[in-house]
Amino acid sequence: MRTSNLLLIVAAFVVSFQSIKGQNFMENIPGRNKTSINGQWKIIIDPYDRGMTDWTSIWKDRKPTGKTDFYEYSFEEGPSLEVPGDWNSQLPQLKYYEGTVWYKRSFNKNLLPGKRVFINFGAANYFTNVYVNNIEAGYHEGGFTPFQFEITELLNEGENDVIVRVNNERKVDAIPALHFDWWNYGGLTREVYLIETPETYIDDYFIQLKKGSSDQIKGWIKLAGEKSSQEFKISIHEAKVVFTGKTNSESYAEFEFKANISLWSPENPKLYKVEILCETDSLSDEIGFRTIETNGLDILLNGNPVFLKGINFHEEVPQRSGRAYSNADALMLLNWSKELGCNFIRLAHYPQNENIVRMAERMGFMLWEEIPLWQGINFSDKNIISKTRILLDEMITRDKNRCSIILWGMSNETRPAPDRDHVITQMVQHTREADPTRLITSAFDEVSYENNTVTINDTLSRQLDVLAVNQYLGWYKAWPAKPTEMVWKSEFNKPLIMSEFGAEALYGISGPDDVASSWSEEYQAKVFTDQIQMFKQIPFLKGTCPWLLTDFRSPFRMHPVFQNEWNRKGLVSDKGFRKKAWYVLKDYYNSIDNDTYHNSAIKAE
Ligand code: GCB
Repeated sequence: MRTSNLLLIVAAFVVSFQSIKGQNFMENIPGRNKTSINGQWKIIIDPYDRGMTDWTSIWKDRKPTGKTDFYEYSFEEGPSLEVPGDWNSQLPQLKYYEGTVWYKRSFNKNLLPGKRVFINFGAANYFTNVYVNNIEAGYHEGGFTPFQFEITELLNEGENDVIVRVNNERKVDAIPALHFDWWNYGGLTREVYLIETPETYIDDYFIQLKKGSSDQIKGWIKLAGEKSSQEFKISIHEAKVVFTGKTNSESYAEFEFKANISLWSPENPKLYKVEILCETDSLSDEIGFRTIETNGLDILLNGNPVFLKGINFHEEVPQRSGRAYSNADALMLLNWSKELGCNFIRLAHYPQNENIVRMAERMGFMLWEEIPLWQGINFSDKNIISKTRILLDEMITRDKNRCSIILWGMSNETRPAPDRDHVITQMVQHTREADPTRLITSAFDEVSYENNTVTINDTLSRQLDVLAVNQYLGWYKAWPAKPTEMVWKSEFNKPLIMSEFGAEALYGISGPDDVASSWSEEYQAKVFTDQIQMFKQIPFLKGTCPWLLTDFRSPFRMHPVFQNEWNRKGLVSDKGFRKKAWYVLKDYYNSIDNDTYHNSAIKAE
């Protein structure tokens, strides 16, 4: 392509974006110069956390040097675990383990002149201390977001060791807190990479359509390193766009430019190769562009009303009873969702791995991504605001360039109270500042029931763009009236997503469709049929997200016959078989044609 053909646009700075504070990892790990240190890591299981004491100091990895010199640990003679991967599904003795495991791996790395090296973890659950060549590199808290530490100064020529302590004890002030309805998988659950960068590198950038515009791209770029002020260039060759600008003395620049692009949608999941170049670094990313907004009771994708045909899933492969981490895992979960006819996924209840997010985008799924602020959170904890901020920043930092993400989820099932309202209001404000381009929601289960009428009245809804209600009519709550006679009212002029509904069924169990305690596929299918009947009576319903795609492991679920530590609300069993309700949902979604969708069409059915 000749440069003269390219649209050359000069910087136009508009100060309204805020660079995201608090994140401590670089954007776009897949696009970096990286070396995998995945694979087999040696481990030491340390239930009493003795390795942290001065006496033991496992991170020093000491070896005996004399006859009376001994240490009561050794990586070399011990077991190994595969990374990425949770520990619970890899060693039988770790199935229920909640405590510390030490990991060790050696790697070869020669530091090249003018280069910097970082160690990047996709996620580790939950508390993580990292040591390189027996020196502490850093600490991270939180189980579902990436983190990195610079290790340039810690490296030896050639052979190096990294030792990591991971602890997954549940804590009252953690997020999620003490109890949650999923398995507390521990370990280095996502990929680990060494990233090599120049001295000054492209640290972060935000490149999306300006809110409300379908041809203005707006964003910012941030460098890290000594050469703060640099010329930079953003090229989208396919759209004949080259933008040039200059970062300021704070290593930062904002930009806005016009581009004639084909908009991303479930039907046309178009991504563009975007190349970002500065004087000292370059990288490329695959980025799509779409608009998302609400108008009264509608959700508009690229200006058109859309119905979100959704599904929830956990980041878990049920057949393996373990965390999902690979592209193959992502493909399995997403292919099932595609087959159901979904165009939308709620990634429950935490940021899932980047393989899932990026593949979902390529396959045309709109996404809801949320932080694990799940029930039971102590909103009066003085650190809660700073902790939620960090989690939001980490989630937004990693995925803000994924156009598939249309909704940021603040929380799941919190009880109305002044403390809660204050914290979530702060979170909403923070999210809007960090990313003004997306919609904000939060799943509530507190609604008022009066005879056949359900009223959405949680005052926190005022802060949100899209209402989301989790309700289990037919399972945790008996139907107060026939599904077709149910009336939903809302005190807010906003679209609603039914963000959870469902019932448990053990695959292969047959029984009456009116007895919940039969745990039958028929009963589960009936709950879906009834819910769908009810949905057709709700004019402001703009999306449904049943709970959920597959059965999942959960210590909450103790029934010895039907559950055995599995939440059985999946449409797909733990062995990968479809239950009857699968077909009910699939028919429903097939009946909604989004090309012609508007609410009256749904209502008229
Ligand atoms: C909910 C929660 C979800 C649970 C589900 C259930 O409301 O949001 O995390 O797993 O109900 O099965 O009870």
